[in-house]
Amino acid sequence: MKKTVLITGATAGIGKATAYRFAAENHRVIITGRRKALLEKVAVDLRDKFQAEVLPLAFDVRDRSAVEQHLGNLPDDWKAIDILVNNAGLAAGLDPVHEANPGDWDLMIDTNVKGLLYVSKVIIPIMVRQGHGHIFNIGSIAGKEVYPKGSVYCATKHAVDALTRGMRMDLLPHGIKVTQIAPGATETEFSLVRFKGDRERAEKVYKGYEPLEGEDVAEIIHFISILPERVNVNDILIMPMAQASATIFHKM
Ligand code: NDP
Ligand code: 8X3
Repeated sequence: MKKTVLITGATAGIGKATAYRFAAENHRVIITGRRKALLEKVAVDLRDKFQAEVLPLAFDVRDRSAVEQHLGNLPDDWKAIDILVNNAGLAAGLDPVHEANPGDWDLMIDTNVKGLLYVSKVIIPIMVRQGHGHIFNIGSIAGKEVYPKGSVYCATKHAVDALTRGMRMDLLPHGIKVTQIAPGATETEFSLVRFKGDRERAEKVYKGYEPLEGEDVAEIIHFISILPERVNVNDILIMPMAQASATIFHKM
């Protein structure tokens, strides 16, 4: 059955790969992100490659009124959202807590926690009215463990872990599944963003081992979405083979 899938943060990385995975299965995708030109490029490519129905919406998930304006006024034929992938997120900086930049804290908390909530607040009532839906929250190994210099990013992903569990309880009577996807090291724009464009430093993060690719995570999201109605995967932690914890890697 053709589904309507809303993916936040689909201009790059895991979100983009997820949009391709669902479009490849002939589902309709609503893709979002701040970089409008990039978003349009993804939309054109999805239409070309898969003849997919795509609705690109450029907005910042930190801006509550922009979220409400874009997602609260979807065209009628795009309103019936079956799957929400709360993916938009980032790390900013890698610093001991007393040396970190409070602006980075705001950016991470506003995007990873409040942005996820703003989007969910608009979409969940649609799913409640429908009596079905599936929400995927992209957490992280950083939501399971804390590592040095990552306190605030880890705190935001611990918040995603808690919000996922809370949503699952609240949405249980409404036929809505809630799944947390918690990846380990995945080579995307994540480190480039964390290190504010320092490509050399970003590339080092993925040197000496084979990290996950966005497509690996997308494959798992898609797989979980097609399990029988009676099955929900509550939480899944996905690592590269060369990673055993947030800080332990087997590098060559
Ligand atoms: P990327 O940087 O490649 O992609 C992040 C996406 O989020 C982009 O599409 C970006 O779009 C979007 N985004 C960021 N901030 C905002 C915002 N304020 N409003 C709207 N969209 C936004 O990173 P990943 O694909 O790796 O990250 C995706 C998710 O996966 C994040 O939640 C991240 O924390 C999580 N994660 C990543 C891991 C990794 O190792 N890469 C591991 C575990 C979890 P744009 O810039 O156009 O707005
Ligand atoms: C991204 C993975 O280990 O850099 O969430 O925090 S990590």
